[in-house]
Amino acid sequence: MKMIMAILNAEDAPIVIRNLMKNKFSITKLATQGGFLRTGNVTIMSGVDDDRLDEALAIIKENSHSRKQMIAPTAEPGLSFYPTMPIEVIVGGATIFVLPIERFEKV
Ligand code: 2BA
Repeated sequence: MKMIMAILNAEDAPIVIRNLMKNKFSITKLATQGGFLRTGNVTIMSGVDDDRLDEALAIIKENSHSRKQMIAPTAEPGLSFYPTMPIEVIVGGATIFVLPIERFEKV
């Protein structure tokens, strides 16, 4: 068994979650915030059997899209620097971690 932790764009999260659940994956959704932009994103945790890992990852990848986002010079998003000109960052579709599960119990 593996634990998928995927950080999703908030706009993509509803469709990713809907498609995972439609395919009988259990998920837990966390409201999170990126350290760089300090805007809201969504992290999902999903424990999946090894033989369904690729299927779950494919659903996340198919429904996640990268976007260009501008940081305005007047914005104060908590960066370690204050941009003097608008800068563009590409926020990825999804940042995905796959972790081994040592033990899984439901009591
Ligand atoms: P944020 O930390 O808000 O980062 C948003 C986007 O800003 C990043 O997109 C990247 O394009 C850019 N960025 C981040 N740090 C930067 C820096 N020091 N200098 C210049 N540009 C920078 P993604 O890489 O697609 O990341 C999207 C979100 O996924 C991140 O939001 C963060 O919440 C999470 N994330 C990404 N990599 C991670 C990691 N290694 N560990 C934990 N969370 C991660």
